[in-house]
Amino acid sequence: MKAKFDWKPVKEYQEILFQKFDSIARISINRPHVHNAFTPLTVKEMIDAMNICRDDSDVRVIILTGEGGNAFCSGGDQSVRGHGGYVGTDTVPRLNVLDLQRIIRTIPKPVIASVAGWAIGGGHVLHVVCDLTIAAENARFGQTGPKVGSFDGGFGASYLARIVGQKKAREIWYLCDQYDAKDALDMGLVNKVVPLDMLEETTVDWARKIIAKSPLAIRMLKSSFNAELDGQAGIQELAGNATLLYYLSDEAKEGKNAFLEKRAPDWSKYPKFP
Ligand code: S0N
Repeated sequence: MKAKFDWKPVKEYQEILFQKFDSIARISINRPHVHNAFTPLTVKEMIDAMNICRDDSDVRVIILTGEGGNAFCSGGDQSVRGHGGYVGTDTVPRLNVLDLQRIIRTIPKPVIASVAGWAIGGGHVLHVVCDLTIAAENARFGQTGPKVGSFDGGFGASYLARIVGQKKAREIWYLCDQYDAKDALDMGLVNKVVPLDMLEETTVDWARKIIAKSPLAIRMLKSSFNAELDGQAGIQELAGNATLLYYLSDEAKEGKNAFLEKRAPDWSKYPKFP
């Protein structure tokens, strides 16, 4: 499918595309011959691109998607699944998609999954951990773990259950059925369904609506939504943002300045709120 926006490449990779346009980053799995199944290298490249997005202050929203129009992602590439994990060229078995899930969850910018076609297995979990999901009418969702000898008991189970409810999440995992875009919308698994030829435009439109909002407010909201569910790690994320805001205050700067000037800090001039 031809892109509708003038996406510019940020960095060349082997198994993903990483592009940018108007403060929106686009990370797209580029393995359409296997419905965008991921290998350890795909995941490594996505993590690298995510880290670049984190440090690039011009990137405000990240779109996660897959090339070809027939699949977002079909999960781990079963042809490289070995004894103890997915095996890359270094012959080490790993499940590094868990690292990617945590980055999507904690990166202080919204990540929008733009789903055309299959979002299956570990590919389904990837859209689940994104902040928002826009689905094309041809999208199909589901887990396959118990059918192919695996399961994701992390975000793939517990966060899924927070989204669709315990009964539905158990149904999704125990039966391994597939759900169309309307089913997904009905169960709150996706935010919006659009015709396939409107997917890119709608995703960019949602990204632009977010970009028009206060960046710090959006950042605080993302960590606030995570905090309740993510235990001490969630509190750490929210507290890190509180510290960031505190660093910006004159009161915090007085503490640092007093230390450097070898004097006692004077807290008297800073406002105290009820
Ligand atoms: C997506 C499906 C339903 C599409 O069916 P369809 O349209 O009939 O197409 P196919 O002919 O089946 O596929 C086209 C070509 O693509 C290859 N292919 C598709 N998916 C994969 C894949 N995952 N790995 C490797 N190849 C794949 C097909 O083989 C075919 O190739 P050719 O043309 O050469 O025959 C259907 O394709 C399907 O069911 N795919 C498999 C889905 C699946 O089971 N995925 C793996 C699920 N597990 C994970 O993702 C594990 C990773 C994970 O996230 C995880 C995380 C934390 C803890 C645990 C786990 C874990 O689950 O282990």
